[in-house]
Amino acid sequence: AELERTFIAIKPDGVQRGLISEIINRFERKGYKLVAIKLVIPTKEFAEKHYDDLRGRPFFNGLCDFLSSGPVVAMVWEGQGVIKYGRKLIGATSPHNSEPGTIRGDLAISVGRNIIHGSDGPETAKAEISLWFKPDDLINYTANAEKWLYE
Ligand code: DAT
Ligand code: MG
Repeated sequence: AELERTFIAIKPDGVQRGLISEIINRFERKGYKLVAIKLVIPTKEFAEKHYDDLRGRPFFNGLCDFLSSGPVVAMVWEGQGVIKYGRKLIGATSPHNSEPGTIRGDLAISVGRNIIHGSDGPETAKAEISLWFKPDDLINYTANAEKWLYE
């Protein structure tokens, strides 16, 4: 198995709504491996860094206020194809368009309260992982199930 990794965050609405275990469960049962996790309240400045590419959009300020409004579960998940398929598990940005069966499709209604973040490509995954975690926070281990998940 390869070492592809993505950054996934449960936003303050997902935490406050009691959806932490529900969301983790979906990544875990798929077969992905958790390699880092922490609960953190990001500062507004940190949120602005995280969403830097959206600077200038009309919703940017509200988005950063929201992300810094409470605890966020920040995670790194590892597995074959986890960046792209993680986005699939999450569903479309607006829950109006997210298919049933996806996290946002099943669990959210508004685009500004869509409960979860996931990196959208290899470059952003790399950048977001290093923004949120120190290298030492990423745990290298072999999951016992790997030999049953990968040929
Ligand atoms: P995603 O989170 O699916 O990667 P994005 O990177 O385009 O979507 O935007 C980041 C977040 O910003 C998104 O999860 C919710 C918020 N957002 C995006 N478009 C929005 C809009 N039109 N109105 C309000 N919030 C929006
Ligand atoms: Mg995005």
